[in-house]
Amino acid sequence: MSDFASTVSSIYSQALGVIESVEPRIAAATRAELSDQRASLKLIASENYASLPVLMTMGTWLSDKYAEGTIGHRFYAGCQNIDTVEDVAAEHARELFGAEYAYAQPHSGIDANLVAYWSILSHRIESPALERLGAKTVNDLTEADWEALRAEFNSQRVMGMSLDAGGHLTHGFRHNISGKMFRQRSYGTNPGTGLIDYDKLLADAREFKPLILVAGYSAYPRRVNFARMREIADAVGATLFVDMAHFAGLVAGKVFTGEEDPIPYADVVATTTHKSLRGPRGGLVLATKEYAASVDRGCPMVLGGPLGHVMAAKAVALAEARQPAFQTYAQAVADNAKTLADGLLRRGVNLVTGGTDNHLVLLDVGSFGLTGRQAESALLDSGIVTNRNSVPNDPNGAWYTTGVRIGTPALTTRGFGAAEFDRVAELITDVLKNTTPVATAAGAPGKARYDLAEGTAERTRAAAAELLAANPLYPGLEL
Ligand code: DSN
Repeated sequence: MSDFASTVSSIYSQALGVIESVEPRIAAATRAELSDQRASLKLIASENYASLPVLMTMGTWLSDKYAEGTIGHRFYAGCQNIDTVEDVAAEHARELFGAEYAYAQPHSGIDANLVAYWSILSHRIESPALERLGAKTVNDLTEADWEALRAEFNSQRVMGMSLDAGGHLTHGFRHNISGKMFRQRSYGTNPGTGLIDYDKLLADAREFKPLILVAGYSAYPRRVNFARMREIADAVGATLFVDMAHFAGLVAGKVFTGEEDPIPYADVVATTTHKSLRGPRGGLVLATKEYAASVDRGCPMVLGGPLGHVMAAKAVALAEARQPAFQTYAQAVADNAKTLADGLLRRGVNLVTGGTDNHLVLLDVGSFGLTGRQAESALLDSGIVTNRNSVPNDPNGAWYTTGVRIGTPALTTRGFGAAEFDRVAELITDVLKNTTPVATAAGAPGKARYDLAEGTAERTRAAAAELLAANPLYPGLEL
């Protein structure tokens, strides 16, 4: 065991011992989570494994400080160390992504998107209204002015990718605040190719005239041309907001460059830090100088006090992502996704868009007679962790679905390469071929229950265990 692994093992063992003496169930769940993560093929496209330095950075007293406000301009005294932490995180983010401005406070992707939306409303609607009315702040408005401004906020339009085409809830879906605070129209993908149809999107945008055009996705297995998105936004006077939560690691790792890199084209970009970027659970907003001041109003506009310990861990993760090794990792994530897609296609599995050129693959399991939920459960029984996902125009709706989304960021972190991912494709296909739907008691096609042929789960778990043992998670960490 290396000195580092042995020191970390000792630190975590002792820390868990202390936690155990206060609340044993939490120590037990923490140990169990490590065992579970070590023992399964983690293919959830939005998950990863943060490094031990990132994880350790989160366990400190930086958590204990209130620091609402911005660097050097807080609502509490004594924030000098949180100022340093936030400043270092923002500096790494600006340098890594080549962004004019970075805001490290958001606690999650949804929070980051809310900061983005409110910063755009503030810049595009509130500031011009105040200027028009000769007011410096909303406090200077009459009740009638304020009422009119609120109505103006509520009548704005947003256009984002539809959920079943791969967009995210926060891109205007009606069960999310974004679909309630804005009038929204979504864009889908071409029914034949499954790809974004930029010409149709332009025509729709000309008709709908959104204030905000959202680009980005959670389950679209292809790259986006942000130069085209910029042209469309400009043609209708929209602000271009890119949600790169899923593919931030591929941008950071220079896999997405030129027109596939959103930073030079977007006004505001939001991301999570824990997916392909491989940092702590949290969010980040990048913006042009023009939008910086309104982004800075995120806390307390829509965010609670910043989490000093998590911003510190973001700084560590972003420093890691600036190392050359991260570019090698990001390229491997994309190469492995291609290997996985090719392996599935070769074995007869249908993929939405016929493949991938990012970090994720979307299986259409309808040809196996399965719903996404049945496939997800059968795979889980077999030690393969995925999530069910809608496919375009999904006949089974958003709960049962017809798709399964799988991604390569986590297992690539463990060291899986082409041979391992081809084997994963073989295991997934074997499970799907050996799963049959079970009809309901009334004889209708069942959407949840299924039968897994005898021996399939055991056979797959044994094969997965071999792959996992050869690519250990946190090697040398013994608790
Ligand atoms: N939970 C994230 C994902 O899985 O894509 C998005 O919210």
